[in-house]
This record gives sequence, structure tokens and C-alpha cells, in this order.
Amino acid sequence: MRFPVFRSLLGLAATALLLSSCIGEAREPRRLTYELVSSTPHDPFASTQGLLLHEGVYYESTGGYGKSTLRRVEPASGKVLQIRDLPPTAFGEGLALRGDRLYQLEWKSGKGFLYDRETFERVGDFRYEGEGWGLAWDGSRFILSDGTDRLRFLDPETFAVVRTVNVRDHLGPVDQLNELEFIEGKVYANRWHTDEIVVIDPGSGHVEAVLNLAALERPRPSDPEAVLNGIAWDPGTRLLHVTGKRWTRVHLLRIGE
Ligand SMILES: [Ca+2]
Repeated sequence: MRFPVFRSLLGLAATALLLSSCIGEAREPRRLTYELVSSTPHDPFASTQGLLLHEGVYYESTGGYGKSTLRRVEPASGKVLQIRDLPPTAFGEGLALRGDRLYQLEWKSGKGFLYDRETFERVGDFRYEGEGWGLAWDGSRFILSDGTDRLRFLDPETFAVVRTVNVRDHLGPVDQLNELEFIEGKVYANRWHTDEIVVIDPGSGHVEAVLNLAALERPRPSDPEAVLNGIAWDPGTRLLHVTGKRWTRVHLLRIGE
């Protein structure tokens, strides 16, 4: 009797393995390492919600009602070169650059702001369903996070949802996805209230790697809202620039395996 039981167990295991490979089960993510190359000043009053680097300057979106802004910042000094206040009823969120236009999300209104990159003149609005947290541009579509485990890919003209993907690791859904950056074919996402950046395959939604930044110097360790929340990429130096809400520094990291 024991042999048939063993055979049927073996059969069940083989079936489970086949099923898991068919549905594309996520593997355990790799743990990335980093070298802290340098740290530069960051405005400690800036509640960073979106950060990107373009032609040697940062573009930054900050949040908070009555405090939200769009900024151009000199990286080495942290000096704010240009600033535009949002209406007091708006809470700035993710930020992306497409051509010479900056796209800034608003948290809850479902309406984002469109600006001329050079002048910061507001040249239009765009609409999306639900909350807006993080935004990135992959070269053909916007990628939007909303605090869940879902990423939405949006048509750049209509902002219609082209596709969605649910983000998973080997343990299940990975939610609280916040600030985003599209880097060399992958989506990098801060997870809200964690020290982690996850590296997501945009096709499958699988988390391929995790970067834990708990060891970075934090300006307000006792403030639960002063969290990691800013990812920018310099394709020239291949350094990852990270900061957080009301952090005093931006850290430049060289990422390793
Ligand atoms: Ca970013």
C-alpha cells in the first residue's frame, strides 16, 4: 500500500511543479548590494514624492497640503533653482518626464498637472482613475503606482490604461508600491514605510531583486513618515540617487549583485 501512496504523492508534487511553472510563479528575489559613493544636501522641508534626474539637474515633486511643489534642484548643492507651488488643495505625488513635458500626479483628485519642463508653466491636466502615488516613463508608456500591488501602464496621450500587472515575489503580492523609476528595462519601486526598493520585471510583475537601504543614515529615525521615497537614475555614471521625505541628504549608490 505504501508504494502507491508514494507514487501518488510524487504525482501530486510533479503536477504542482508543472502548474507553478505554467502560471509563472515568482522566484525568491536576489539581494542587491550597494556602495555609498557620496551624499549631497537635500531640503529637509521637502516631503519628496517624486524624483528624477535629467541633463544634470533633479526634478522633484513634493507633497503635503499647502506645501506641495514642483522643483528644479542642483544636485551637488541641493540648491532649489526653480520652484512652483501647487494649489493649497493639491497634494503632489509622482513625477515623470516625457520629452519637454513634466507630468505630476496628485494624490486623490484623479487629476495630474502637465508643465513645460523649461518654464514650469502649467500647460494642461491629465486624468486617471483612483489614487496617484508614483509615476515613471518607460519610453512609450507611463507606469503608475497607487499604493497597492498593481502597476498600471498608461497611454501617453489619452492616459487610458493599456495594461496592468500585479507585483509578486515568491511569498505573494508586493504592495505599498510608491515612488518609481524605470531603469534599464526594469521598474524600481520604493515600498512605503519600508527601507526597501524592489526591482520589478514589468512584463511578469515579478520582483527580481530587492535593495535594502536600512543601513543608510536617516535624518529622523523616530519619525515614521520620514521614509525612503525618492529614486533617480544617472545613466552616465550608472549611480542610483535615493532620498526620502524630509531627508537632509540624497545618497548616490553604486549597485552590485
Ligand atoms: Ca523617480
